[in-house]
Amino acid sequence: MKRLLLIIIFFYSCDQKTRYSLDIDIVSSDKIYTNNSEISLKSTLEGRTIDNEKVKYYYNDEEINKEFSLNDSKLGTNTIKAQINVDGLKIIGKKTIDVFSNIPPKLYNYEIINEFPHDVTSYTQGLEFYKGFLYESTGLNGYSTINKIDILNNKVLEKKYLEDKYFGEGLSVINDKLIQLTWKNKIGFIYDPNTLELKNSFNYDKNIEGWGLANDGEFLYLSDGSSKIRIINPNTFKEISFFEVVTNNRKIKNINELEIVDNVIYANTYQSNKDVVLQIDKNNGKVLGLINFDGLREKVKKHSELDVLNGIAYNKSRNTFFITGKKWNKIFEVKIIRE
Ligand SMILES: [Ca+2]
Repeated sequence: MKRLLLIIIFFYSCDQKTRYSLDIDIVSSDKIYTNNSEISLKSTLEGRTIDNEKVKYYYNDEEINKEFSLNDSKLGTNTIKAQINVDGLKIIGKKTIDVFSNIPPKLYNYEIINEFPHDVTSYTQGLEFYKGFLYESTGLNGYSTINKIDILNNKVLEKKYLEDKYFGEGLSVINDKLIQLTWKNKIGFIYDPNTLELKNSFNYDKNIEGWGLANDGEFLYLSDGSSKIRIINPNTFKEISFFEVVTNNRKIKNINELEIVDNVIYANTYQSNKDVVLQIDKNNGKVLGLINFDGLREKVKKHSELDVLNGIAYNKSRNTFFITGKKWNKIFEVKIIRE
């Protein structure tokens, strides 16, 4: 009986601790928070205003003043924490805040320079030039491939099929290694880019899907179908950090195929109604530009399995982009022009 009483007291005291609710209010003249916003913080305990001087505030676990500028905040979702001691108890409240870009994206259009044939059965997932050759990764179980293409002469030089259990995704060549992702298999393959001979494989270090892949010569950049782009160490394949892709008023989900030119990531999104490629600041996820590829899909052969624009490869020597889509019978060479 005594033991039962102790247990009851124990649960009662636990309940006492968790019953306090510390709620954070964000006060700002802005309705949408950006890197230009100034916020001030106050809190209520059990709905009652408390002495703000006794509250400690943290922004992503770093202590801040209750008057705070979002100038240096990372974009996307951040966490604000408030902490107060009441009767020897540490009470914590948490709130998330979404921070958006402080500039609207610039609008771009395109001009077709050339058209090249593309295998209409290719469910294109990754596209990238390396030493003048176009490398393409395709998806779907039983149909996934990796290809080395002499695009200007319309020749597939090498083609390898993946085992049926693998669904091929993004690809990129870094340190003379051709890396190919898979969708839900959580495995990546490493090939010799000259012969497409499979050299090695690696497992993802996070429970994520593999979508798009690109590199800036130093790191790999991986999309996983969310609004996040993950920066990956190309030797260990471990994640270093990530950022979220945001415009001046929303997060962009389903980030898919990637391409990096200078400090800008070019990315298309999956299942978007519009064929649009985003220009994203590689350092913070800010959407700098939107390239409207409206009309491009109208120029390819119509069939029941025709799908979205997916495939962006920059050709440095020609200073053009090569763009295709899933099961498109053409690859377009384009220039991007300001609207
Ligand atoms: Ca690419």
